[in-house]
Amino acid sequence: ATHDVIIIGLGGMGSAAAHHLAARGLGVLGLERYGPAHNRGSSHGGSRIIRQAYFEDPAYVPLLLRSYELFEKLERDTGRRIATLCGGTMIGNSGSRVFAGSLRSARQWDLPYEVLDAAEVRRRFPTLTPAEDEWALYEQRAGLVRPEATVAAHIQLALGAGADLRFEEPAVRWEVLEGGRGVRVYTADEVHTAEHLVVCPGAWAPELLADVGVPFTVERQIMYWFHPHGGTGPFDPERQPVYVWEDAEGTQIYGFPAIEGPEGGAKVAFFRKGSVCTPQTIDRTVHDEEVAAMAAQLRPRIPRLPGRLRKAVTCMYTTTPDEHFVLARHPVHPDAVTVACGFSGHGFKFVPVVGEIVADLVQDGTTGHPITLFDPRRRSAAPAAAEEHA
Ligand code: PYC
Repeated sequence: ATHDVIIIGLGGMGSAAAHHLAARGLGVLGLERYGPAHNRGSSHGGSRIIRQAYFEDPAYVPLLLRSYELFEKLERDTGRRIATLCGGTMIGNSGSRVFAGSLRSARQWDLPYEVLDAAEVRRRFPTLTPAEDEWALYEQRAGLVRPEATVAAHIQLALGAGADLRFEEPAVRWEVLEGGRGVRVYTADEVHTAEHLVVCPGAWAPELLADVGVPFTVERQIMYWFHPHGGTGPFDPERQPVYVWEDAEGTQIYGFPAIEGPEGGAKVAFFRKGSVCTPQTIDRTVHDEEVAAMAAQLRPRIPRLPGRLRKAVTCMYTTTPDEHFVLARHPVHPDAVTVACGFSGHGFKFVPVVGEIVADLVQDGTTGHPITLFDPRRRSAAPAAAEEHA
């Protein structure tokens, strides 16, 4: 049988696309190489930051506002607990990308925020000890979303709307049919056809989307959970906001309250300090010197946190040259293929709105959401050599 749409990859983005497409009445076949809400890609680890005063670029803000609405709807429609809006602090010196960029977005979009000096941060959030020249943009509506629950919720809704979702069934190759309309997707044992293909490959983008024209870099990242000195009490979500914290050298860490109860840990990670890998070569072992580097970064800033390491887990970012997403009809196969990839370590908070945008692109070839920043043909996403000669 031929399908309306085949989706390759049912992680964060693919599962959201499956839900939105199936809810619009399209016949969806989804292919995922692992199980539902698995931990081998980029949509695991218990928590992801969600925030609106977006330091990366103010152009993301309207998408975030819609994402918040859709996360709320997802919770209502499935009864699952997905978001905890515990507040968020974006910390750095006055010229840092994290602080100054967040302020710029908040002002431009008239978002609610407070600017806190170092003394006020220490008073309001005693676990955080910024230096005298550091500032925080505090956003009350920031917080966290749970990635596995989000993926499970989208899968649940997609199945409820009639999608055929196949797990442990990797797509090995795809091709567009003669004439540019329709696709063929090969798994180990079968060949599937559809009018349209959606590729949400996560870290498999370099192999499944080689001709999209963007040089993706897949990076190994580490998430650490520490059980704080003196217990988790001060790190409870009622007291502890999420944070992104940039130091004077531009190194960023980000972290969360302790959401796993008194015996759990509080999660923290470097934001983009990974080494290049592939899904096949990634070293899943976390080494002592890596734990020591994180503890050293934490000691002056969150001195109670590097207590006992509870666990450390790897994941992957798939990064574009300018760290903006790729979300568009495929530049070489615009009639038959839509791509959602290159989320560059900051995509999860957009999962529901990406699902909606993918469904728009499949149905209409266009969307009312602002996505020009994510065009794969933009100059700043071009391979370095091509850009030099352009
Ligand atoms: O988008 O806030 C974020 C984030 C922090 C670390 C990775 N992503």
